[in-house]
Amino acid sequence: MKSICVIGIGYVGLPTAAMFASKGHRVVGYDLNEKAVNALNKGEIIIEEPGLGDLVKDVVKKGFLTAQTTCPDDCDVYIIAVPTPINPDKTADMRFVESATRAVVPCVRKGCIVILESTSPPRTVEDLMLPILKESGLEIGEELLVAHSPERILPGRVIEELRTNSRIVGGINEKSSVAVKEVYESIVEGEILLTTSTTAEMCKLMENTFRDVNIALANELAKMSEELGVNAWDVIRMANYHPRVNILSPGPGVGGHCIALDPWFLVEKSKNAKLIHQSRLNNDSMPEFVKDKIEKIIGGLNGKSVAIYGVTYKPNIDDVRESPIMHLMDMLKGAGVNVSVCDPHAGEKVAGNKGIYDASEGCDILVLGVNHNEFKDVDFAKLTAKMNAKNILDTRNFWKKTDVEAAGAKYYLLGDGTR
Ligand code: SAJ
Repeated sequence: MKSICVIGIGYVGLPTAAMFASKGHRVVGYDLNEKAVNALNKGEIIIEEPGLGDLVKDVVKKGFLTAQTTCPDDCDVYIIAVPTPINPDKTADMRFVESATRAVVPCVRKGCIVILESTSPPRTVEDLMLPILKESGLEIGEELLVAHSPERILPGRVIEELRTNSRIVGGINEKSSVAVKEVYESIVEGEILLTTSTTAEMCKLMENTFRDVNIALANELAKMSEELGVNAWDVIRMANYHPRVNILSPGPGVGGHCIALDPWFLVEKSKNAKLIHQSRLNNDSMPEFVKDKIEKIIGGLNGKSVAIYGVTYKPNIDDVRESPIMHLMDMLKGAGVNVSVCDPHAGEKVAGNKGIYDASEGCDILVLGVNHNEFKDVDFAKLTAKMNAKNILDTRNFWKKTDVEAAGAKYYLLGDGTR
């Protein structure tokens, strides 16, 4: 059994560390965030993810997983799972990958393995990491093995997907690929595909870009449908009967720390990434499109009251990073709107978070931003009882028009231009 250090115990590093620990590896989580380290050492987690709490509690109790704020120098494998945020000019901020790589240098010895899991621009391993790792004095690819193995887990299903998804392992040489494959074999039941580090970086970016471009197409369909008097959701439902068509769902925009950012890494690196660039812009324009729709429905914004239901970047998680609904709320507030909010998952991540039947009081419109399970079987009569004007805008095609209308409210649907 190898001892493994996971650098960065956030959304990706923590479940990965816990999975390795559950297979009997000694795992050390290294993170500068004392709050995360202290919580982990108590067997607690500070993020919401189904199944993760129990898994962490169990492996910490058994002594397989510990955390610390310094990099341990006695591990066989160092997995870098730090964030790769984006700068205001949409270029990648690689400072965390760089400092994690530097932290590893004094800790590694002959035979160690360094793996980059963080999503990174093409050539990061070759051009950023290897020059730093050479400072260890070890022969790269022989005495120190290096690879990129991108995480591909879906928030909300990370435990299941860590185990069952296939895994790409891109070594800087074959020896590295083979050694890293062996590491992941203890937790991955899916296929492990071997390639080069730069191809692995490109694969990960193209997976999320594929989704971003396809969501952009769905969002463009929603805009065209409102313009041309069509219901986009009917179009999607029927077009998708075609055996080779699968149009995704329009919505208030693309959020999260992955799909909303990763395509920019390609735009930064390649002047040919034109469709990718335009898709990013399309998706980023959706909060404003929703804001304009709200304005049209309630006849202005300044001084009006809007209740927002769901602010996380997608349903049934607590993550508000890059959430398009958070952008929408900022825009509405900037236009003089009194915004009230209800999100059963976001907790204190959103200020003034209210209960389901409180947040709608006095509003001129209720906007469903995210289709959390808690909103599924709402009592529309109770929900709309104290609204100033009974307007509901559904941005997810989640509620039934007939249910809303039965409560005497008007139902508007993003992408429906038929009314
Ligand atoms: N969305 C739509 N319409 C759709 C599907 C999604 O508007 O039809 C929006 C969601 O509301 C959300 C955003 O897109 O705001 C992204 O959600 P998501 O569920 O598609 O993906 P993420 O960001 O949670 O996770 C993605 C996954 N990538 C792919 O499916 C290709 C996951 O496998 C990756 O591991 C993750 O990015 C990552 O960490 O890179």
